[in-house]
Amino acid sequence: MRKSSLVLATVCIACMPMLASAQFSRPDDAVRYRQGAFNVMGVHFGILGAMAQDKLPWDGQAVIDNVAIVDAIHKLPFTAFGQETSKVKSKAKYDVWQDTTKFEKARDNMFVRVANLVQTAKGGDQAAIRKAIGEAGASCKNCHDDFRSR
Ligand code: ASC
Repeated sequence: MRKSSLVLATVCIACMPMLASAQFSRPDDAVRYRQGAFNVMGVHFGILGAMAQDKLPWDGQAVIDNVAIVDAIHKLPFTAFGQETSKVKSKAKYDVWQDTTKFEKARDNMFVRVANLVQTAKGGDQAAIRKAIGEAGASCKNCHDDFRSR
């Protein structure tokens, strides 16, 4: 390998952990990013919620597809709640930055519920998946109740 390729490879490997978490040049870019990610998550979680509540017919393949999207997206918004975004107008209550411990606990609870949904969905037991969707949805609502204004 030529020296220049080696340097490039080293730089790329060093950058890899950053690629999954976005970098923002301006606070309102971060706010739009997290709103977009939450919005996509809401659309796909909404389909799961509707199936769990029999507002949409149960569709095993749609469960798999939508759980995969929620799994891929659910951690992304939390890379975009930096302190510098607290002054940008959004629905985020100031408690996000004031009561960080509680916010992170609510976030981590959602991560656990989504991880459980991902595992449960692999098992294919419809009743268990319905329950896991309900629990994940409750973790969304719990955080919204405390940290999102209406
Ligand atoms: C959704 C969505 C939420 C949660 C929550 C569940 O589909 O957009 O915010 O589920 O309503 O209670």
